[in-house]
Amino acid sequence: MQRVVLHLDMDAFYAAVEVREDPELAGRPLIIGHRGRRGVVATCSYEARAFGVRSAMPSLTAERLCPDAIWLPGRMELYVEVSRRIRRLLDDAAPVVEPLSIDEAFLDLTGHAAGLAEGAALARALKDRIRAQERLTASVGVAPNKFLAKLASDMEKPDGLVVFPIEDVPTRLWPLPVRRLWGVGPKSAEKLERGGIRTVGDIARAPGSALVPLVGPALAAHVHRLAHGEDRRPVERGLEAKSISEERTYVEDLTDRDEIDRALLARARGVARELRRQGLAARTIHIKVRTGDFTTATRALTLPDPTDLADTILDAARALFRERIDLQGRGVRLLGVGVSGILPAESAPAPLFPDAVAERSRRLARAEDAVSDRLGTRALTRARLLRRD
Ligand code: DCP
Ligand code: MG
Repeated sequence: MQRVVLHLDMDAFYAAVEVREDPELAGRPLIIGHRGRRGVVATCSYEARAFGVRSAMPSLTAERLCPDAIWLPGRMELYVEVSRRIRRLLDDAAPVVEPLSIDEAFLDLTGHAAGLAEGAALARALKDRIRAQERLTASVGVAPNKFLAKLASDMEKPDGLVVFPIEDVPTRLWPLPVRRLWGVGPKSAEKLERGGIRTVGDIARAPGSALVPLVGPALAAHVHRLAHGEDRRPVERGLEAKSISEERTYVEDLTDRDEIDRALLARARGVARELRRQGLAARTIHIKVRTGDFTTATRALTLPDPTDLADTILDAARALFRERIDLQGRGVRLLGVGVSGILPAESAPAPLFPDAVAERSRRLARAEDAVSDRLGTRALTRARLLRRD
């Protein structure tokens, strides 16, 4: 049976939601983010993109490129709610939906649509439903697999609908640079380019033996398959129902701010380690706080992207504790950190801020995992977690 995979990604998601809420904003350059030296752009309207403004750009650069833009700080809770409603439309359209981020998902239409043409008709209907119900536009790709469907959805943004049959691989995939291949990061791209391999077509035409010395046998085989438009990854149901958490009850209530902070760090590390052990990443971070008088509070926030890093989980847990918990002088009897909105880590999109700090945390986390696997979880810890006595 011919596989039919659909990838859908909302257009300028946060900005589009804001425009819908305030029609005065329509047609104007709109930036979601905080202005100033420390701010970054979360996203912007296509009108702002015409000035060169992009996601993850420092706000100062964006202000220079587009001085007349309107800035809004963003309302995560609203975007999460819209995302959930769109998710329900997706669930109605296909038996298997794999969410990738707040505004993106794969749908498996195999068996539902006989071929790509029927898949395109379903995609059109889905876009119409999203427009009618949410007054928002989505871009959609329809292809025989995930890799081509995701490429296709990006080709005619905004409001795009692109069908990418395998026959189009030589004309539409081969001219693209090698880093467009899933799994080829900046480092592998550089290694390939040093070997004279610049485009996907160069990979497709190269004999396997030419790629192996550049990137090793595993990546060589992987990119060779992708360059021919082959990708067998199944569309997998999200793991939303799943959650991972860790909590501790204390004999004596914690009252010291620093002690509480260290407890958050220890729990965040445990949760992150478990995520990595299972090859998962999570988008929603929870904390649970029970005070000495047995009142329990839980708070949660959703990140734009899934993570499996203790530092990211800790930042969110700290923010929740600081901004959404009022101890009113009581001590902490129980403290927990948990995650939900779980996805397979490999399906997580490339990091939004592929900066040196995140990359270092990731390398450190892998090294920590390797040591703990061999010597037990107590072998390596953070200096802050060592007892003082
Ligand atoms: N986002 C963010 N920070 C980033 C990138 C994205 O906060 N560096 C948030 C804002 C986006 C949303 O995630 O609206 C979805 O991300 P996309 O990459 O899909 O970007 P958009 O939907 O905004 O635009 P596009 O039309 O290119 O998909
Ligand atoms: Mg989007």
